[in-house]
Amino acid sequence: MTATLAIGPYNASERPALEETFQAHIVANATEACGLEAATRAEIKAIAYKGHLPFGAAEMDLFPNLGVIANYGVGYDAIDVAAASARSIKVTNTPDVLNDDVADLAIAMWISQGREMRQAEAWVRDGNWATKGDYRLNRKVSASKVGVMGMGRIGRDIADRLAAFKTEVHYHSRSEKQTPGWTYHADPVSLAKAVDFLFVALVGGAATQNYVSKEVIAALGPRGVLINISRGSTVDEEALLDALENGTIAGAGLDVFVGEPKINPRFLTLDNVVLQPHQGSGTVETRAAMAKLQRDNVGAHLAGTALLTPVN
Ligand code: 8YV
Repeated sequence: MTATLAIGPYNASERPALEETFQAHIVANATEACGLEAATRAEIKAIAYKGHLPFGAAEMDLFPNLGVIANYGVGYDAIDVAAASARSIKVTNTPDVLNDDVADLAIAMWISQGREMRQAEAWVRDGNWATKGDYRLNRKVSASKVGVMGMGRIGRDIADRLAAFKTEVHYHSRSEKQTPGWTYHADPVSLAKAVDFLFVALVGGAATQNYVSKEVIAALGPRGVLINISRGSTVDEEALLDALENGTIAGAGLDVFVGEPKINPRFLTLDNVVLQPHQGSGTVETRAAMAKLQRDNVGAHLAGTALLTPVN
């Protein structure tokens, strides 16, 4: 039998390495994993986890010899790390290898939103350019006032890119960081007030639930644009939708949503948003690097050597 169980929507390019390296058994989700026979579950020493559905104490208890849950992704809010620690189960993630792609997508949504690329393309495709003339003037993003909420590794990569656009960079995080003169705000509302474009790069989980609150959204103001590449849960989505519908903020670029992939249908009727299907890390190159780091963590656990990127 196999010691490794892979849980999640692994695609055709990811499955062979899991199967060949570990003879891993692959199932689509935690429900299917929990439905495996007790003898099979007892063999499992490592779980390679992918996806955003919760994996908690009840699931862990079904795997008595589980030693590691290697998450495919930097965010591990789907996994109950406290429950894992209580059971001496290690959790690993895939930090750093995806920073560039996630930061790139944040910048792309920012420019797309400011320069109205969606609407401008529709102007071309609908034939309006030839019949009605030039597309309307839109909004300069370079040299604007920008804010980053959450100055972790991804936040830093976003801010570095923004700085290259000659922007005035402000940020909020738990503590002040060493930066090239960027303005720190201890209070998220103060950050939102100071900027026109606010990038959310917070860690997901209970501690940041609705951290971008109704007050933060209101403080962004009518020229404000929110860009979220973190987790849907970090933003009060009802307040965001109200603000987008009422024009109390100008727009949003969103890669993540509450309840994704079944997102709130109110988003679909809005013209002032750029919507992406949680594809921040979704390039061939980065997904291969994430999958390899995940496998390396599984391999390290099975070999009894140090985990590469433990979180507990
Ligand atoms: C997902 C992500 O892992 O790294 C993260 O935290 O959100 C993504 O890269 C990816 O969508 C696969 O589930």
